[in-house]
Amino acid sequence: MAALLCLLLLLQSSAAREITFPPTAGYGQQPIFAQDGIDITSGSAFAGLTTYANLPYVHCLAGEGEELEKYDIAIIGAPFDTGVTARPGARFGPGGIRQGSRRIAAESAWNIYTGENVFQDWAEIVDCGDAPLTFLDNTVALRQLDATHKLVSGRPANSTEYPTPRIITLGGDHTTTLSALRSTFHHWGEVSVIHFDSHLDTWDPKVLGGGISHYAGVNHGTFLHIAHEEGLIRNTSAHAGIRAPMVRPKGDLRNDVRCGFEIVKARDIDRIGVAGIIDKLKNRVKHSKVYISVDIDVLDPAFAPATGTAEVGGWTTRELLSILDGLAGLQIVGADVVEVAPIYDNPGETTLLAAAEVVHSLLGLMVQIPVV
Ligand SMILES: [Mn+2]
Repeated sequence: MAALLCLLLLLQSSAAREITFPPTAGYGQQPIFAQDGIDITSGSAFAGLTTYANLPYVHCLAGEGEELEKYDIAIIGAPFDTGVTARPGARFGPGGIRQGSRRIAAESAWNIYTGENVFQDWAEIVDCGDAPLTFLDNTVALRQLDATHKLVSGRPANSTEYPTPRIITLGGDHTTTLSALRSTFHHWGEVSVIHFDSHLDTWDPKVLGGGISHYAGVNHGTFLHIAHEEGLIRNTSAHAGIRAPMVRPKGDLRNDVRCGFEIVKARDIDRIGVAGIIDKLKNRVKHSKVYISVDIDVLDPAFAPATGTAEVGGWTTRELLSILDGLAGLQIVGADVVEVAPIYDNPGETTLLAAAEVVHSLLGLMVQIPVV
């Protein structure tokens, strides 16, 4: 036993002397050879630190004057879950989605349906890690997230043709989308939102929050109402996958229309199919720039149990991915996947795998149509 330990220690110390591991030793790195000629980075998708899809990590929040790699699309985590009305846990969503993406790597991500590989296209895609958000004061945390979006989207892009980097946010509860919409408004003006969710999320803060305080009214069920009030979104927005109960039978729907939304319900898929849903969504938003927000609870709990406010009767992962891929041709200026709460997942990581693949599809849409 002691001899084995000595051998292990010896191997470890000699490895430390001769080999420098990159922070993320994913595919696509330069091969590093140990003394015996074995390429230690070969097949190393699970080595090093975990970034989304083994992408390079860039410290996008670096201060002025600090050296920084340029990027066109940035993945940012928003570890915030104190704006929820049901089960918490989505603050660990960013880490969870990255965990679910470990098998995705630039070298082997050729899409069987499209023949494309988003990681080997024109766009430099990086993982910026998580926004540093306080967990003790929602108001401050959301201001920190606003500032993070401003900083990350405000840097010069890698591509000179498309000067503004775009962001995919890993939530976090759905309140975090508000910061992203403030950021897209700053660069592109009002956008149409395609909102995949089982819930409307346009509730008036007086209804959801109960008028207790301004603080209580800013939450994961009101952020689209607030986005409308702030003038960030167009009245050509759409929900997709809606099925959760309403708080007020007529009031909720009237208010939803007022906020600029049309509803595609979950069961519409049984009547018009995936193609019908794609047509409806595309027709609704086609003349505008688009933000896509995917609340993972749009999926049935059978496909995404790990979320705070699960609603039965939702879409399958395959249906959602087909609908997303069918949105090709739209100008996507930003996107997110939110409400992933890993603690409720199973050992097979059903939800994390689904969320990671949704991000992959969103990247596909963004790479396909660059946006000026
Ligand atoms: Mn939601």
